[in-house]
Amino acid sequence: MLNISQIRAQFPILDLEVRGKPLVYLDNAATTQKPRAVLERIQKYYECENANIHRAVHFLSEVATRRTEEARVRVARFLGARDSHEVIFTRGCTEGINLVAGSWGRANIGAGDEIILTEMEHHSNIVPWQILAAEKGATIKVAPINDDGELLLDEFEALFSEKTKIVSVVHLSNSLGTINPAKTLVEIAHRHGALILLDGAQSVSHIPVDVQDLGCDFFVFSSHKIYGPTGIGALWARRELLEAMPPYQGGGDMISSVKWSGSTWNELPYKFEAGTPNMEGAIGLAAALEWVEGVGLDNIAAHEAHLLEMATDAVRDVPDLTLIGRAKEKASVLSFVLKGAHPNDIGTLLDARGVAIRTGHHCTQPLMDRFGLPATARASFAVYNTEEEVEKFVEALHFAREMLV
Ligand code: 7TS
Repeated sequence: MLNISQIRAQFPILDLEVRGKPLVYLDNAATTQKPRAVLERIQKYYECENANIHRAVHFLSEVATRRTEEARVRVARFLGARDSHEVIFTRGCTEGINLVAGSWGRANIGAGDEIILTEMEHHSNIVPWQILAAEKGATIKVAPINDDGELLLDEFEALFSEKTKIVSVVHLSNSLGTINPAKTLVEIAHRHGALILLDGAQSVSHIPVDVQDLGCDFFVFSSHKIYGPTGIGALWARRELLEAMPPYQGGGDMISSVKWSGSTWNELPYKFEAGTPNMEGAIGLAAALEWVEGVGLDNIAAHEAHLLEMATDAVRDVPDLTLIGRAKEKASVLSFVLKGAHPNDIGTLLDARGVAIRTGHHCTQPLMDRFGLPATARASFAVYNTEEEVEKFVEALHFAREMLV
């Protein structure tokens, strides 16, 4: 059992009062708060280690380079990658998917080829493929879900043809909480000769991930959703794929030589990291992963599952409330609508009581269309949330319903 008050004490922001009330932060799927270990690590970087990396022989540059590369090794270990050079630092999940679509996609997708997505994708895992498909004359096929928010596996498999080149699927849905059966999806994609990308934006902070065990070809995540700083994330891909992919952006660091007659590319992972990288971010991310490993992802998952179950049971007593996302395999996310109340009004009334939830389409407009909704209200849990906070949230919800319905 985790000691949640000890964990909370490591997050300075959780002591805030907002609108005269203690903050109840339940918008963790959007971004998580940061423990002192991460904040202090970033401060130490700027106080003792800051220099541009890979470029100079001076002491500080060597230190900053070493720390950044150690961060890469930690990310690789966290993901279960066999080689840290398979880890590319990106700005986050969105840039990771754009990199795959822009580099692998441009080189491998042609007219008439097919890309399979699902109804529950985030816009970050839709729009880069739409841009690619429009440029190449390719087609996007969309796998349907049932009313509980679970992928329909037979329908998913029926979408494959000899033209299917890649599948790109969310691992854990930000709007529904559904955990997709990643290994099964990988097996199906590979059986049909297609590659598969897993969008791990929500999964890495809630369920242990091992890319080799999953067997996927690409995996992306963002640091800010796993207690790390913003502006950094990673793409993992198998070395053979990365070796064969053309650069995504051009600039410093990604070259081996530049001549007017043409340029040649650096080795992995630098080929995909043009320009001065986000050293502070990489080092902060490594500190976050170290912190998560210290707490233990299994412990985090168990605590969050308890909170989710408690919240799910409690909101059943709120009249006119419908849960959106009732998958059997689910984590962290409680999305709902209240008949007769706009989600934004629910969010505003909860905010007046210090309870921060998300309302809107959660960057999954096609999913909202699937449910015939403009928006939902969403509470999402992290390791530092407590039973008492769940109670406050439910109490505030009853209050909101009385005001609005
Ligand atoms: N994929 C999923 C499943 C996400 O939940 C998000 C962000 C992204 C991709 C994009 O991540 P980014 O770090 O590159 O922006 N999701 C949310 C959310 O649910 N509320 O705010 C951001």
